Parts: sequence; C-alpha cells; structure tokens
Amino acid sequence: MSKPDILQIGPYPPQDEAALADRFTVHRLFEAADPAGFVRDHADRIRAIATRGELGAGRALIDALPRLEIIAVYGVGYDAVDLEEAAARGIAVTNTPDVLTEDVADFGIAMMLAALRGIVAGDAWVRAGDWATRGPRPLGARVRGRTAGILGLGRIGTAVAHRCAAFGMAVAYCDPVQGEGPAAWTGLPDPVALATRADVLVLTLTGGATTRGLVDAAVLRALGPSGLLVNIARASIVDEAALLDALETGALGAAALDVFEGEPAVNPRFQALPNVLLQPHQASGTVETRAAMGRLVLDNLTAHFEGRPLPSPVIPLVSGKEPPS
Ligand code: 8YV
Repeated sequence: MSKPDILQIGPYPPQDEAALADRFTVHRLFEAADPAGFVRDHADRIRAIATRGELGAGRALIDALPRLEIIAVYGVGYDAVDLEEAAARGIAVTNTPDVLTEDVADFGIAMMLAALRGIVAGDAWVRAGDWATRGPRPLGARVRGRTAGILGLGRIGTAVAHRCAAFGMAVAYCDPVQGEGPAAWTGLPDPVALATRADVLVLTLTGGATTRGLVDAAVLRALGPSGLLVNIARASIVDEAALLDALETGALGAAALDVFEGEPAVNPRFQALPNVLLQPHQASGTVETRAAMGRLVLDNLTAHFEGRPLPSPVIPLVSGKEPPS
C-alpha cells in the first residue's frame, strides 16, 4: 500500500524525521528553494501537514491543499494554525499537550532563578576574569518571599505555580477563561491587578487573537521597576514595543524571554539590554520531551490514517489557557 503524503513545515529531531519517513511520504517544505512552487507541485497528493507549535498552517496554505485531512502540531500551542478554516473544511487538528508540561514549567523557573540571581551574568563575570580584577558581582534578589503572578492557570501555569510555592513564594494568578486555583493562591481579576501584586509575572497563556497584546504598557508599568517578566508562552501576548520601551527606561526591572516576535530573528534592541535574559524558544527542549512530542505527532497521524480516534485532538478554548513554548 502506498504511504500517505504529508507536508512537513519545519525540521524535527532526526529520530522523529526517520519515524515519519518510515510511515509516510514526507515532503519537506523547509528545504524547498521555492516554497510556493513546492506546495503547488505536491498539492494534489498532500493529505496531512506536520508542523510545529510556532510554525503554522495559515489559511493560504490550507486553501492550497484540496486533499488535506489533518494538521498535526508538534507543540501544545496551536495559535499558528487557522482553526476556523480547518473546521470549515472538516480538517482535524492535533497538538502535543501534557508531555511537555513539566519541562516547560522547569524552564520557566530556571529562567526566573537565573534572572533574579544573575546566573548568566555571573558566568560571564568569571569567564571574563572580572572576578579577580573587579571583585564580587552586584547582589541578586531573594526568591523566597516574593510573589509570583501566573497569567494563565492551565496545565503549565499550574505546574509553574506549584514550583513557585515550593520555593517559598506567594502565588497569585489570573486566568481570563476560567480556572480556580487552590485556596492558598490568590485569584485576581485582570492582568493589571495581577502585575500590581506580583514581583515576577510569568506568562503561561496560549497565543492567538484572544490574548494578543494582553500584556501592554499598563501591565508592564504595574509590574514596575523592580518587577520581572518571564515569557515561556508566545511573544504575541506581549506588546513587544512597549516591553522594549519599559526595559530601556527602567519602568520595568527585567525580563526573561523564551519567545520573540518574528523569531528566530530578534529585535536587536533586546540584545543591547543588560536587564534581559534571552533564550532561543527552548522551554520544551529536552531530549525526553521532544521524543514524546514526536511520538504523539506520529501517533495522531497514524491513528487518523488507520481510522482510529485521535489521541490528542485540539479542542479550542474560548480564550487561551494552556500554552506553548
Ligand atoms: C515548540 C512550542 O513546538 O509547544 C509549543 O507550542 O512552542 C514548542 O514546544 C517546539 O519548540 C518545537 O518547535
């Protein structure tokens, strides 16, 4: 029997590429010199798209593929897929929730600790020989006793909140959709109220139209000159121009960012700032989690083509809760 044809939008780790190639005829869009021509040439054969959390399938691509049946996202975030168009065409969409929750939460905490305690700057200090010539580094900020504000209390937000509590932090949260946390955590009605209460604001919301620009100049002002913003979700949640202004003027103390508008390109204003920690969208990037994500993509595609129920279909939220990175 011939293997179903799938269009792969971005690269996967080698073992996942090999597993896909074993069961499907894979057309690798990211290697095409002329992507539009490549899609045109294969359009009448493609029955599935395999993509990534941050790289999507927009309306134009979906419309260009008349035989498309399923879009399998390698990531929990599905904001880059045009869900309305997929639904209108009866195209299934799957993602990879749960398997990445703990590693993404760990990474958010690692970024918070690194930013508050100056770990990356400390490493640079030792490497440059400054320790011997200039003495100790400026002191960091204590984690215990600070308040973590979790914006988005879905799976990842809840995992981050538990970790913050274990570090002796007070936990406050705001969830634009639903979601009540444990009684020990303080629920607040909106992002400004949350940022006013928080010392560290952690973004764990899904991206997309409903959360676009939610963290604006007013939220950043409320977080304030000693506040830290940690973004392990999507860049679109933050007004990036307002963030850069706030960091440059000191209206916001610091930011630890795993996601950027237009990534992998990064606005060079970030690179000039001393009060930011910059990461290349790697919160889910462990060998174990990426392998589990790859397996789930494969399981969803295989189930679809064998006519079995999908292991993890996307059930869209009214507005976002569980994120990405
Ligand atoms: C990426 C993510 O999918 O889960 C998400 O939504 O953004 C990430 O896990 C991952 O970087 C692979 O591209």
